[in-house]
Amino acid sequence: MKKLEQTWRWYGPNDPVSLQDVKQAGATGIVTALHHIPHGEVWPLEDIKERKAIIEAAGLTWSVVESVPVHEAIKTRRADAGKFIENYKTSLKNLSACGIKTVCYNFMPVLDWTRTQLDLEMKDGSKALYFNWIDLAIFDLYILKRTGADTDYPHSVLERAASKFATLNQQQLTDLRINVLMGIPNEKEIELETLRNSINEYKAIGFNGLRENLVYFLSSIAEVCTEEGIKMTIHPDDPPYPILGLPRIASTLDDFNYILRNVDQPFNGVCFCTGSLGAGVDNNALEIFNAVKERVYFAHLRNVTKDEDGSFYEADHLGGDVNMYAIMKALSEENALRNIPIPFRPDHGHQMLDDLAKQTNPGYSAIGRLRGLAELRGLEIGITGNY
Ligand code: DNO
Repeated sequence: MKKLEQTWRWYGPNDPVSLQDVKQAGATGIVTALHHIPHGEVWPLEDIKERKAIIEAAGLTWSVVESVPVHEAIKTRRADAGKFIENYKTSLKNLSACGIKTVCYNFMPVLDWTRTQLDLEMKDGSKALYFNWIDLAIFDLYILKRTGADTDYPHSVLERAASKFATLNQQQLTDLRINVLMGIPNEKEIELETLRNSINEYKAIGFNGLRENLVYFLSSIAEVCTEEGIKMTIHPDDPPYPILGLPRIASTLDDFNYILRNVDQPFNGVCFCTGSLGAGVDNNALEIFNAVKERVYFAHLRNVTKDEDGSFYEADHLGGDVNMYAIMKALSEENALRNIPIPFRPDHGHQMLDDLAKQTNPGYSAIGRLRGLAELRGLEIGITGNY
């Protein structure tokens, strides 16, 4: 029986976590992207080869690309979307020419993952990422000042946001703004003004329009993916709710059924992220996995603890609301049916031990992920008996 492939997200040569560190953590596969290429531009063959050579020189394999970002022009299907689709196809062909065949992407409007706090202190002194609805409402109402935002929150949230806002100083508001707008390391940050404009643009598109645009994107790249043997894996929305008035279309079981059925071809797959899905109060991660498992070509394993508002913090990998034992059992059973092992990575980790004193990428410090990977690989062996 095969094991899952153990991978690690690496942000590239200036990631404070080195490839040597990754090897010591025991991963064999690298998940990375050419973050220096602006969204929408072609990934040149030379740059891909160079990155691949660096990874291989360290004795590792470039297993998954996370992400080839989908340009906003495609998500909104602007008049120039076609040009960006062509660029995307060229990037996929270039990756395929280098033997890199699994691609993760998301279809979240404007912002990638969103958190309101990056250093929530746990009882053991480690620090976790946190999403709090009250803080998001403060951002929305008092920093972004979105028109109509007050109609999107329950009355109790509005009241608590107003009283908390009254206690915050300028620095705390600045931190909140930075946290919500924070993007992927080494990629362009989103400005408040861009966000405002996008919110208006997406208002006209709506939930159904965004779904249709995803189907348009997938249909447009289908032929290239099939010819090249590329597997596309959509990352769930994080958090799995509409936020700031933006539509979300990869949050629930129904969403994934829609996505997979509407472009029902093997290339169209899912990055199964237990943390993103687990943050949805009505989501059952195992049920979603079972519904889509044949199309799961990549997995992010992490955990969350939610409160009654639906706010959540990132818990230990084997703690929190997601039953990681049940997920690992289902994932390893599916893996046993595959010719190519499913890659997974320990997604995020607490900032802990020596990393507390270091400058780290939020969620991507070394030691917390090392702990997560160690626990997950042990869990897998314990379940499969495949020593
Ligand atoms: C955060 C990540 C996401 C993910 C993208 C995929 O830690 O899970 O940023 O990489 O959404 O496109």
